[in-house]
Amino acid sequence: MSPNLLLLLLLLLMFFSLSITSSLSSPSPADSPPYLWPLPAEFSFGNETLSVDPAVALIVAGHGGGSPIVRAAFERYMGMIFKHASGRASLLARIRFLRMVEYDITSLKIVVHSGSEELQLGVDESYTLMVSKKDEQSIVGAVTIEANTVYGALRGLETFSQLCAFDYLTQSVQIYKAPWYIQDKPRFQYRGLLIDTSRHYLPIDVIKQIIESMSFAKLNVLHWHIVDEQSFPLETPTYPNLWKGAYSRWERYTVEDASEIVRFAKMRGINVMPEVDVPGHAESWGTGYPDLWPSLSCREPLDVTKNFTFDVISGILADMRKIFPFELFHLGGDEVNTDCWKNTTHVKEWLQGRNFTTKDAYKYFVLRAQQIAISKNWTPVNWEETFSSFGKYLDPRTVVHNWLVSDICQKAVAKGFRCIFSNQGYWYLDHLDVPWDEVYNTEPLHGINETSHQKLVIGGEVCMWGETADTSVVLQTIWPRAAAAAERMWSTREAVSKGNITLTALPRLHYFRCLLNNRGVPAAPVDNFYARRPPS
Ligand code: CP6
Repeated sequence: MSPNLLLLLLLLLMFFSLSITSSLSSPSPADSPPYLWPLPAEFSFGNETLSVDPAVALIVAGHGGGSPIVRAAFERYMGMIFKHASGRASLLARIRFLRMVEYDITSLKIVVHSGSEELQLGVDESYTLMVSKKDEQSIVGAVTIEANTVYGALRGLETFSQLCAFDYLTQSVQIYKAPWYIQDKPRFQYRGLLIDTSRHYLPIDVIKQIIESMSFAKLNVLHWHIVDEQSFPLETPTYPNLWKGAYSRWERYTVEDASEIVRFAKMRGINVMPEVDVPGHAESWGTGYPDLWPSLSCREPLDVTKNFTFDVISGILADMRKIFPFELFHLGGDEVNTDCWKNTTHVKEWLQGRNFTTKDAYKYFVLRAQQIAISKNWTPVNWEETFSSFGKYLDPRTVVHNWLVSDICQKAVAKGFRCIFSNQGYWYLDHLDVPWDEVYNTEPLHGINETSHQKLVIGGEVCMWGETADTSVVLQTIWPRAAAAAERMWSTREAVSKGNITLTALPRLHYFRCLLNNRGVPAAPVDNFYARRPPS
């Protein structure tokens, strides 16, 4: 072998070992791939490093540019980007003549075309983000975010913030690999996270922290499973005794608390979908109104025979309509065990009088509750058992929520229903033994091939059930695995399906988890304890 060939081999070996170490050791934003999570639909980048002025100016344009939602988000993100001592609040940043550095990026322009702040399912969340040293078209704004709605602008600001990295050497915020051109939009319109405040009460500040963290991963629906058999923490003025079913006087949400959570979520482009799970999972209602129980030895499902039961549901929904503007309302309908209905004398007689089986009564209950929700201008969502038990009777507007059977969305959309994917084997975050890559590789459209059917899968949801997780561990149980599902639901199917995810996703997930930690979110390590793949 000639010495030259040997040298070449040696160089090649060095090159490969270097590229392997750089992808496995702690990620740096100066390396490729781009450390963005979730990955944008389309992007291109260059090789320049640009510094960002801590006093970067906001320039707004378009009907919605000046929205308080945009301005508040700009301030929030500047706080996240410039939090070091030399940052935005420092004297050096604010007094221009004291400065010794010139920055490459001194202004951020946000163009929002629509002035509407309506936040509903299917709201336009697309945006384009351009980062260059000098904007060719105009003198102002080296960074431009352009969106149709304020919510698109929020997504663009998140992406912008992920491009910014604090460099300890120069004590300044840098954007690597500029110029950037990003054109982005979500793959699914519904990208949810369930929280459960019945099994354990979650303080308002913790719910807000969860909402804030959702916006970092571009999740957009908080499914609030407020009440269940264990506790009824929400104030409902029409039936003021219901929240006697709370764990204590202190573990409650007033109407004002709930409204504040909805307002906080809207500022981050997140809808809140409340759930009132009927007729099962409702034992706690009877603490305040024992008549809702069929008997003392049969406390759920709720008493199907009484008009009072439906008056209470109607009252709860009327009260909640004033709090929750989102068009979807979750009526549960899961895990209904009707055995004790049969063993309760007056219910048994009622069933016989109507010639009903218990399944007929379950159907009667769910359909009557649906009509109450519809009369209040809501679109009902129900867990999948309602579809598998009496699907053809469900209101055609019903959104079927999967959890149990892996092909239920396939069946529901074939019947024309919309569907939300939440398979318990993969997207139940309380299942600690599911590693991040299994969450990531779970595809909501698996087995659904017709375009018209695919369109009816409005998205998916990861579920943080509360039996085994309370305030002390809820955020580290949600993160980082919820982020894996978030990218599956936001990014293109091609981007999340091709290549070796250990190389295409894992380094970015490590980086995103650090970003969460830097922003005060106690996300667990990607491959330690939570979400770890056990050694085979
Ligand atoms: N509570 C309610 C739950 C669950 C469901 N509904 C649940 C069931 C099984 C698992 C996890 C959660 N705790 N109201 C089912 C939708 Cl494994």
